[in-house]
Amino acid sequence: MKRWIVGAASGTLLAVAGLGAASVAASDPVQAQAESRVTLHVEGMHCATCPIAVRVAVSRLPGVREVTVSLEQARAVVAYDPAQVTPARIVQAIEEAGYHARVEN
Ligand SMILES: [Cu+2]
Repeated sequence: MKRWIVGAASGTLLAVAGLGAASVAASDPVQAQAESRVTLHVEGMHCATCPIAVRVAVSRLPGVREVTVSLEQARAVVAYDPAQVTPARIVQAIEEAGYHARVEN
């Protein structure tokens, strides 16, 4: 009987230790943060400041990591966290800035 109680107690300790390990492991993917990349065709950029306006508009969105805009190629490449923002939302931000955008890939 005494042995059984000791065994149960150590079993409880193991379960607690296991929970601790699980919560540490669960925080890892949050820190890693997934990243996706989308290429958009952007119409309506006419001068050197237009790509800057597009870049600023997209950069303001939560989850956007990096924005590269080319006036010559009429293109924007955006690196983003898919858990926080979508290509559709990025297109919307470009439209709101006064340009026309569509996803290329
Ligand atoms: Cu311009």
